[in-house]
Amino acid sequence: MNFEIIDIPDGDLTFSRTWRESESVDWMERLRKEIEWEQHRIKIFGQWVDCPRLSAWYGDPGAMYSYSSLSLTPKAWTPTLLEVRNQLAETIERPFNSVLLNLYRNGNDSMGWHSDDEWELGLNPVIASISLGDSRMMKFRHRSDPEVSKFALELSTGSLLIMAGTTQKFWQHEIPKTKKSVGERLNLTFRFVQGR
Ligand SMILES: O=C(O)CCC(=O)C(=O)O
Ligand SMILES: [Mn+2]
Repeated sequence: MNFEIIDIPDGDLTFSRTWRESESVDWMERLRKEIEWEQHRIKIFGQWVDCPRLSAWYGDPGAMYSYSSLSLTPKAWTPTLLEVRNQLAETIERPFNSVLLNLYRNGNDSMGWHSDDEWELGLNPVIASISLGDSRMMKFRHRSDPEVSKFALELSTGSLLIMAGTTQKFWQHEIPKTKKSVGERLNLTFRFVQGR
């Protein structure tokens, strides 16, 4: 398993392009069916709008998560999610009690610039992001220093990106729309949320 450290100021990114490449097709097929996908809606300037993707929140009972006017109650771990979580535990000794799944159905689906800096994630959260399906670009920009260059990572199937340290405090990330013809892309971000 090859991990590379992506050298950025004010953040901590570790990436394995080939982490579980061979399991990824099977996981994608199973999760596509097993997960109860939802159309989340968020409020922007007083208007409720559909998020441009499907999503789902799974985890231990009580692992509540709120972002952008949404409050999510976790669904119970499925067999495939437990398998992925066990594989993650072989790689990284951190507790993860929940996972946010995003399904980008085609090139029109996306996620806007944001940091994962909600209160529930605590200070300097460790977020493990697993990609399945077609590759997608993830862009990063520094939140306050315009001298620091933007960059993008290509997240291919079976890859694992770990965001840690002050990454969420100093950086934002996005998944832009693309005009390329792309198939479905699935992302799982394992997180540890604390209770109130
Ligand atoms: O699809 C991705 O890699 C981005 C997901 C993300 O940023 C999130 O769920 O907070
Ligand atoms: Mn994020």
